[in-house]
Amino acid sequence: MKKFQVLSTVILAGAVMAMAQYKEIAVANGGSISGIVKVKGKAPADEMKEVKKNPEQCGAKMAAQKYVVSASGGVEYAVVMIEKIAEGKKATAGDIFYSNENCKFTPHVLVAPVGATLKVRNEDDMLHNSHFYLVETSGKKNLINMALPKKGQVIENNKILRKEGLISVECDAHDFMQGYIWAVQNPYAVVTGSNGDFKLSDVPAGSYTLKIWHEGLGEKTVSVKVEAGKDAKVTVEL
Ligand SMILES: [Cu+2]
Repeated sequence: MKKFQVLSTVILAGAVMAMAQYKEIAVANGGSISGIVKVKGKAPADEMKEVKKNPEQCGAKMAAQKYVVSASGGVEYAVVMIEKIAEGKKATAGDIFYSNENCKFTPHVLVAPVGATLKVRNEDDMLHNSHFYLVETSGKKNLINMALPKKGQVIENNKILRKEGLISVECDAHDFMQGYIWAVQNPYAVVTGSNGDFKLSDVPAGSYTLKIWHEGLGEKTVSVKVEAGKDAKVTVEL
């Protein structure tokens, strides 16, 4: 009896996990969600960080890229994602590339699928670290620290993108270097462009929760209804 109970609990846990997983389907006559992420009120000025190490290559100061806001208030480097979508288009497979380039993590904010291999490359002729932390409500949790002393060096890792969530990338050699990676379970996640613009396409018709995240302006969720063959317009203020 006890054995059966344990077994059935395992089966039940497995079933719950399977239910929570994203299912890839062919999306016929889907809709899209497009719009702009804007700053509410006056845009904060970007932070300028002092360069203590390698200023001859990096310059005396580096922009943090924390607040990259267009003249019309559009916020670049925000992430827009559909939360808990059960099924939809196929996620693109393949390795994800991430660079240490000109004393910056490039791209500054990246969206990457859970399960992908991350290929981290140093494009600079100096030592960089890529120190990955999982950002949790209780604080930052160390994932891995990669030392990349040589230009052209690549380290690949298939464990960093193991679970859904926000990853902070920092360089121990240069405290002004900061990047973010969102590991996501479904392909409906995108980083906003220079005007704060975004588009999510081939979304099955339905009602969804859209989550918007930005490193300095915080996060917000909005409800959005997608109709077949139509574009749902969303403007979000952070
Ligand atoms: Cu560095």
